[in-house]
Amino acid sequence: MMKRKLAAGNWKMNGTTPSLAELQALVSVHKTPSVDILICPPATLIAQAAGISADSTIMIGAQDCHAAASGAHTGDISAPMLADAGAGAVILGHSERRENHNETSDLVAKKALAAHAASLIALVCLGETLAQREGAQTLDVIADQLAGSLPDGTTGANTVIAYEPIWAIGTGLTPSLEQIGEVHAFIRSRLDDRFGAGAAQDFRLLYGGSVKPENAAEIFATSNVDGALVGGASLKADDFSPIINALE
Ligand code: G2H
Repeated sequence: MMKRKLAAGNWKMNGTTPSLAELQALVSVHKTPSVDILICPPATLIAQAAGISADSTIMIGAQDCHAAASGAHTGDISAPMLADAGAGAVILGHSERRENHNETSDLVAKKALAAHAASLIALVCLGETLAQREGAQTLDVIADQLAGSLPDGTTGANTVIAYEPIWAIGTGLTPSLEQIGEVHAFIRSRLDDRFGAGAAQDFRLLYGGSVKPENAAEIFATSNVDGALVGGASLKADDFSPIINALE
């Protein structure tokens, strides 16, 4: 499988209609990118964002979905609804969901299954807390989350994995390149164990956590890093564009 690198932006709970000018700027600048670009705005902007990016190669994604396709789930949005609005991917199991909404890996796997059924790429996030890192539990935590969060039917075509150490999210702190490389190599080896060596190579492994124009190039040069999931620095095209360029 041809594996293109991926620059993914997670706007989190930021943005109203005027913010779409940032997406328009990206569409104007990155007309024929050699990497994939994904922007995940708040759900309220997905349909408008999909309209803006319709004639470009930029994909629009969501930040969460319900595990069911429809039903009595007030306030929730299903994977088929996201696809209908123009999304092509959905972030699942972000640490802000795992921590603030008590999402377990089992639930993340159910959501990923729903995403796959709706032909959405599931962008599944994994990461350890600072206490777990300091307690030398990082690889055990990642192994558990990885094993529990990927449903049957997972492939490198329908799933992207993002390693996001929780202590590096929005803090300005980043792990050393050695730490990133160690975890990414570990994830690849676990994918290898479960799916086979050839299939494991098909998965794109993103790093996320305080990625910015200044550190993007060195992170992207790290072995087994196939792109980034970017929060704060994806909100402005002037910040996200250099990150995309560093990946190309
Ligand atoms: C990690 C990341 C995007 P930031 O959550 O998912 O956010 O780049 O702001 O650390």
